[in-house]
Amino acid sequence: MKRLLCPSMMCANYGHLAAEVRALDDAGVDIFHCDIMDGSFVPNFTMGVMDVQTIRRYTDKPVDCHLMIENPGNKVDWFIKAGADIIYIHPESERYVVKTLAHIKEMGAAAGIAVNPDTSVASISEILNLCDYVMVMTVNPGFAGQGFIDFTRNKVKQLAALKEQYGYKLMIDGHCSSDVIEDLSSVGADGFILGTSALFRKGKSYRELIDRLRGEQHA
Ligand code: S6P
Ligand code: MG
Repeated sequence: MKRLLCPSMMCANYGHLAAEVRALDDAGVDIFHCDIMDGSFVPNFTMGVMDVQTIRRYTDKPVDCHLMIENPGNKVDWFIKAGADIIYIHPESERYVVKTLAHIKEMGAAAGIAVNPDTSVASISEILNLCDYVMVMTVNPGFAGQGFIDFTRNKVKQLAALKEQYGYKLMIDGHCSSDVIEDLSSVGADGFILGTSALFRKGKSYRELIDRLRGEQHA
């Protein structure tokens, strides 16, 4: 099956955001990934509602929002109204995870969870049936350019074994280099968030890089 390749837009050149979106769209990416941080759940600030609106304006492809914010339940509407098609919440940040996942779907978006390195599969087992996407964090959330945390591979394997039963797509966020993508594809991951490890600041065209990551050499 075609792997889902998702540029992490916090790594894009914000001096030319519209051109970046168009170039990535032309290169064949699948989902635009927007990292939303609040300086509390994670120690950083990055994108916001206006960035999501801008990206939405320049592509017809799906846009996701990865909400790294405390109590996301009363804020998911902002991002869906800004044009997001998929919303990821962190179960660690939300008291009413079931209610918020249901609300995301009622609003017409797909619902996902992002799972921190220290969050176990057992602790999210009750909510897997509500997820369209499950995204394993293979770094601590908050920053691009970090090293891959090796023990998260085991969780990817556990969640891959459950994905047919529950019907979610299994995504990976954090240090998705070409080697990590090949390895985790082989154990059942469906899609990858592409930051500095595989796509941005490489001195090569997005088209060439995306073709290589798909395993098709660009003619
Ligand atoms: C980090 C965030 C991610 C990063 C992405 C960066 O908290 O959720 O989406 O932007 O992982 O990728 P890389 O290749 O620089 O680690
Ligand atoms: Mg992310």
